Formats: sequence, structure tokens, C-alpha cells
Amino acid sequence: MTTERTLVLVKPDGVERQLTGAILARIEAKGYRIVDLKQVDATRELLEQHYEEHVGKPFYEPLVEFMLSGPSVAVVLEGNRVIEGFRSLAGTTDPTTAAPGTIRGDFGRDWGEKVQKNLVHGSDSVASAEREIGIWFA
Ligand code: IDP
Repeated sequence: MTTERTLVLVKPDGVERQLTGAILARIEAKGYRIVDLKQVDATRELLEQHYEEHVGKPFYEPLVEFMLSGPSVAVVLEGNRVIEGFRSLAGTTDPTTAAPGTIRGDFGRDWGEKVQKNLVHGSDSVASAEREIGIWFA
């Protein structure tokens, strides 16, 4: 058994496009358990912590501005190998080439902006998940 928790965000583009329900339906259909969920108006301070690994990259400021543009839905999921399982459901970072059948591949595209609006975030390791759950559910 490798029971894990992960932090998932439905990013502002997903909330704005009213895809939250469709995204959560895929998570629940896969069999993961939602253990906590809330809509959040993220602050710059919260986002600076969440995206600290990307500080200084060309897309960092557009990414923060995008994440400040509207509410996100923050979700804690639990299940065996849920960290890699959710990232598999989400698809690769670039929505243009994310595989059909994934959240990003089915619902995402390139909108010609400096930041990739790709609908969801999922933690990438046990350490990241613990850190990110602490940030969003402080
Ligand atoms: P991930 O969300 O697939 O784990 P990360 O590399 O952690 O990808 O990047 C965080 C977010 O930053 C991405 O989800 C995407 O919104 C944005 N991003 C990443 N790389 C680029 C890029 O090269 N150009 C524009 N935006 C990017």
C-alpha cells in the first residue's frame, strides 16, 4: 500500500470556463477520494510560496498574474499512488500536445499567451504534496 495525498488545483481558467465539475467527475470516476476542497482567491504571497521553484523564469510573472486573475479550487485527494495517478489524468504541461483523454488534452489549448493556461495543477512528489497542502490549507 502506498496511500498518498496530493494537492490538486483547478486553476482560474478551469473555474472561469465552468469545468470544475467535469474535472472533479474524472477524479471521482478514477476512484480517488476528495478529503478537502475549497474555492480560494489566492494572494501573491501564497503564489510566491507555491511556485517558489519557478521564481526568475520567463513565465513566472505571467503565471502569477494568471493565478491572481480569478479564484482557484483547491482539492486534497487521497489514494494509492494518487500523486502520479492524478498527473497521469491531467496530462503533460503543454495542453496543445497533452494526450487526448487527459484533462489538459481534452479541455486545453494554446491561447497565444505568455503563460500556458492548462486548467489544473497536481503535486509532483510526496514532499511537494505535503508542502503544497500546508500552503493552501494552512
Ligand atoms: P506542471 O504544472 O505540469 O507540473 P510546471 O513545470 O510545474 O508544470 O510549471 C508550472 C506551471 O507554469 C505550468 O502548469 C504552466 O501553467 C506554467 N508553465 C510551465 N512552463 C511554461 C512555459 O514554458 N511557458 C509558459 N508557461 C509555462
